[in-house]
Amino acid sequence: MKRERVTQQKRPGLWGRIKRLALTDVGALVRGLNAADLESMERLLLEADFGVPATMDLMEVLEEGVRRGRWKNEHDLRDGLADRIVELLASTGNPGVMARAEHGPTVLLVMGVNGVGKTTTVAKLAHRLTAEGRQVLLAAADTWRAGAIAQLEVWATRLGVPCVSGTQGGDPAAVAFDAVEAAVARGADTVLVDTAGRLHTQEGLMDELRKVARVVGRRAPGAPHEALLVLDGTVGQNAVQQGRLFAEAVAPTGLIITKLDGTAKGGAVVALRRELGVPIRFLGRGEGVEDLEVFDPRDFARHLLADEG
Ligand SMILES: Nc1nc2c(ncn2[C@@H]2O[C@H](COP(=O)(O)OP(=O)(O)OP(=O)(O)O)[C@@H](O)[C@H]2O)c(=O)[nH]1
Ligand SMILES: [Mg+2]
Repeated sequence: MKRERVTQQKRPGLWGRIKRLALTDVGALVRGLNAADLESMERLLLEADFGVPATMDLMEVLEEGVRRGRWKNEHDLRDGLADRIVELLASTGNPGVMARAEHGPTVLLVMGVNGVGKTTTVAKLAHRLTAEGRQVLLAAADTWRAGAIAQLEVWATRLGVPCVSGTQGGDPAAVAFDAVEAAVARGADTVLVDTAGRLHTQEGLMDELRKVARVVGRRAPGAPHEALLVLDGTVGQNAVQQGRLFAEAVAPTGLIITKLDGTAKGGAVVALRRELGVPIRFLGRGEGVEDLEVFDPRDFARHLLADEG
């Protein structure tokens, strides 16, 4: 038992596993990696949820680095992989700075499948934006799931921000519209719209999201100013599929990837950035309002290639 516990604590991270694979014999790198090494490396990246395209990309970089003799030791290899991961994850501008309306309230629409952490993320964003001095108002536009309205209202009370909600089974677009009206009336500058993650059908959900986006756009020019797609970082390639689906309904302007605390296989973040072509703005790292980090590609790559994980 004792032994098991020790193994658990010291579970090697991605880098630990790569190192064990390719660099037990440091000379292997100088001679060039053989086919079996490359195959194992590829498998490690796929297991870490990088997905096929990002894995291929990293393998090419790796082979080239070794072939050209640029990567001679494990530090070169680690730095080289980290640099490429940073390139794959990077986007222009500060990911933590979101669009703002020139006039009237800024509307931030939060969407994603059920259970990914939308409502929690709305609370985290409200907390963050309030701390930045913004006057935030929440819109409980998940009228589908029993308890969803109450859940958001509890957060609103805890955070001390107003919340506009309709009735369960009501029209979510109407709730979002009313929330924008309320923001104008009360002088709130930011409306955070929480939405449903599941409806009777998937098409129903997509139609509803389109309608919410259209209706807020009628009340506030340019709204929604951000459409933030929340994805669960632990579900790997499924998150990529979800992302594509939502992108067909309302084009996301940013991704928020949740549940990256614990033992998430972080490669999915690289796959999502690459496959969806949308900047990653924040990471969710826990259930509390403080557990939202502005996405930092360099920092993320460093974590991804940590010795343990
Ligand atoms: N560990 C961890 N848990 C999270 C994170 N974000 C949300 N959760 C948890 O995930 C569960 C679902 O979160 P919700 O915010 O209710 O998810 P949702 O997307 O609004 O779900 P629906 O309203 O059913 O569509 C809750 O138990 C949250 O506490 C995160 O970053 N890390
Ligand atoms: Mg919710």
